[in-house]
Amino acid sequence: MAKPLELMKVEDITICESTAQMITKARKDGVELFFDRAQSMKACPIGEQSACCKNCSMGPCRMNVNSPYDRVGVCGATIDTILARNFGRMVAAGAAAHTDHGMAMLELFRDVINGKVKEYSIKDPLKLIEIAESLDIETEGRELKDVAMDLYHELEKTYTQVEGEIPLMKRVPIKTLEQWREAGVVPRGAMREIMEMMHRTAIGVDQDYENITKQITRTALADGWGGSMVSTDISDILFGTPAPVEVEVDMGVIKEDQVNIIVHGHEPNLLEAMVVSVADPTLLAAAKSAGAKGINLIGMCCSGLEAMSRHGLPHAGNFSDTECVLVTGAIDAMTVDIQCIKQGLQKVAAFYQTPFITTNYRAKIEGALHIQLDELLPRECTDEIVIKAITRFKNREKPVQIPQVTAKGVHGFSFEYINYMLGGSFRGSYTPLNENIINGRIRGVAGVVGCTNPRSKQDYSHVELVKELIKNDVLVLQTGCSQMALAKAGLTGPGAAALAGPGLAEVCETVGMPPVLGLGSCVDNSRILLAAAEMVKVGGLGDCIADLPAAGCAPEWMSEKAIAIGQYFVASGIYTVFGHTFPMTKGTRFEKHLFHDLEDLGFGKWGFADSPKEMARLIIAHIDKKRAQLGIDKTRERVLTDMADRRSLDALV
Ligand code: NFS
Repeated sequence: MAKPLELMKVEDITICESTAQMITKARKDGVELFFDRAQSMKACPIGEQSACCKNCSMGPCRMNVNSPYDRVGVCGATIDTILARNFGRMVAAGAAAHTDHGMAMLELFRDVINGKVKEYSIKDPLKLIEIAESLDIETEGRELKDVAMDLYHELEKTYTQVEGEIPLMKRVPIKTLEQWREAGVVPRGAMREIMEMMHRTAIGVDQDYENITKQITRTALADGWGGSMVSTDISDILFGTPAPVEVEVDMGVIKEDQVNIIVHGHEPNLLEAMVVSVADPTLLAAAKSAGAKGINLIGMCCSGLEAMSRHGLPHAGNFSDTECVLVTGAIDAMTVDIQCIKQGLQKVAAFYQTPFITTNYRAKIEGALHIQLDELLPRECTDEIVIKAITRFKNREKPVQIPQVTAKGVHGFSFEYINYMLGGSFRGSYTPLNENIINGRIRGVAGVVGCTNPRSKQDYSHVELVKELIKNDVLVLQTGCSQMALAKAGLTGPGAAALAGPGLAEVCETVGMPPVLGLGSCVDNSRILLAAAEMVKVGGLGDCIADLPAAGCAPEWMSEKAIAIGQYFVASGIYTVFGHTFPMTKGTRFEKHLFHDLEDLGFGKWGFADSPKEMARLIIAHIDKKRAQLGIDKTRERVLTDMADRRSLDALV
């Protein structure tokens, strides 16, 4: 019999105190978590480097990762073709996830406008008008409903347009757009791009890695500047554009004396309907008569981040925490919709007798209870979930152990709010940001985003990287599970300015903002793109996104969605560093293409590093390179001398 694996030390698995406590408890309870499965499931060394092809049944063909040009596949495909095809399919899958989600939001918008859906309404008409005008839709003297319907039809093209540039290309800085036009990568509708990506990567079609990369770029752009951006815009119009709000996070937000309901997923409509259900007086009374002090609605993952930014709803943790919260024994219902929902949750939920409920026909899970969320009558679904949770609370049998750990932070920094925050209500503008970059107080901007992954110590790289960046005066914009890692570590409050370098700290103090700005879910990475476009528009930092002293990073990524995001960052002109693993065979021409050549072609480029220190070094070196190219490297030296002078003067007094 094989020797059982020696369990990894909890401190090597996570830096999150509550996760650590729950892993220990799960081990005592005999419950297997995904951390354990990651340990026992050794990654295939060939697959890890993306050096195998199973796109037809002549294989699967495995390349030699140590000597990748030694052999070709049965059809003759080279390692570069195989790598590019695999990468392209990851981007297609990631882009499909974001754009299918975006399209569902857009359909909901249409049905709200035409009166079919009555439970949701338009919460931000101003944003609706603003977007309509930016797309040359006539708004003067027209009914909001008519403008909205025109906007729906215009935005639908993001997904369905067969030929020509999608409407949101109007938001891309002109030089960046021209460069895309020249390279032939301006996206048509996402459906067309994803379809063509899948076609071209099938056996016997596109077998030129540079040509495949063009379609990879086009597909990714159809996501970032298309499907994802529409998703963010429509969610803001329907549910409200976020503004900063103080929020409590981490597993301490679970309350022993309340009915705890976790909502985990990605489409905000489920949580929005849950918010209404848990405030229903009849359901509250039922909870009270079951002996509960109230109903405690908690978000997780991306829709949790959106509800947190819009309603100040507590958030229990990121992707690596979803099984762990069940281990508390205090969750009376966990309800999910789409994306990043581990099948393993079902078993853990069953052990702790927590009703585990799927709500979206696109994502059913064996053994889970399915209650379809019907947008016409969403309360039918969400009320039933609340009732199930109350029943479970009444009959709680499992002992409850909740980690008493919480952190407070400020979240909800939309693109619009940053504009307002920096420029004030009368002259909302990114000018102060640019000025502070030019004068060197802020060295540059980094988007730190993406998942957590059980193959890398949870939250560690996110937190260490961000600390290093802000210490070096780099302003950090965040989304997704990364934002939650920093929130749990207490770095999303104004107090974090104490960890920032002198220049960034001064700006944060003056403006009253933290050095780490949480922008929301993964589709909200589009807010980062818009911030970058605005920085170009304001002027003084070059004339395309590739000129900006800016970078992106996903230190602990795991999802195909992250690869799609990385590629649209790169395609937009942003140097993007991924951590801990990358689907690439070293020493290949495709690797050189992604990690070097794309930059020479006017795009950004990919980077990779194992440790957060190294990620920070790469990002800072890139920012400094861009500052030097812009001729603003000298100003920073001056600011730093000033600060040093000031400090030495202080020391004299
Ligand atoms: Ni983004 Fe959100 Fe998290 Fe990764 Fe998954 S929850 S869409 S994919 S794991 S950041």
